[in-house]
Amino acid sequence: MTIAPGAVHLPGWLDTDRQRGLLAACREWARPPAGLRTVRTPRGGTMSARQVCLGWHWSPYRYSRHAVDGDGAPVKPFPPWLDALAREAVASCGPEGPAVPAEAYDIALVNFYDADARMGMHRDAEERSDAPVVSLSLGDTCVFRFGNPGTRGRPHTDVELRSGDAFVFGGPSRAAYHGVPRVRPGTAPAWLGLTGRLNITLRVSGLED
Ligand code: MD3
Ligand code: FE
Repeated sequence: MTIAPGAVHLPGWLDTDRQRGLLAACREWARPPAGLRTVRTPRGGTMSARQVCLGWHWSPYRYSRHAVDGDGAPVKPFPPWLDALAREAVASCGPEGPAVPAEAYDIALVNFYDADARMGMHRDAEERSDAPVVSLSLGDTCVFRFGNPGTRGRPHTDVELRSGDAFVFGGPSRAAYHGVPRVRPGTAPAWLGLTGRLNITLRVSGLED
């Protein structure tokens, strides 16, 4: 379902086996070195969602090849199967959706949300490519707030993201403000065995070493 030009929500896109497999992979990626960390912002704040990166390490507001704000270890490699998964998600949007990019996906940012975690309204502008971003959700349902490219303020559209949902952000939506105002604790499917919420975003960096 298209919620704005280039923004396509694919509810329940990941079947149960794929959700379990992705969660198991995220738990491996979360381990040190270059594992899960708390992100500190330049003005002394902390992000409530904890994060682990693959391919390129994001820290406010740049990419590097080492966990510069973590243990300094080299970032974990981005596996080819995640590029295939991202392409499959974009292709699933159909002919009305954004085009599958020519370049390979090479960044995964994995965010772990506990019951109190949030993400303020922001735009993602550190990539040097306008390829669609693919978001995959696991665990608790959240309220995802989608704004517009021009301003952090209204109008917004609120959408519930559930375990197994994919969301593709291409075209003009790639530059839109967005955030996560709340998580709904205890809404994760029991069979998944996850407390809290996990979001994986797949991106094309457009960067070279
Ligand atoms: C629209 N993550 O990692 S996913 C982020 O649920 C981020 O963890 C949220 O915002 C989360 O930067 C929201 C949806 C999303 C992700 C990236 C986007 C929407 C986007 C990039 C550009 C436009
Ligand atoms: Fe974002």
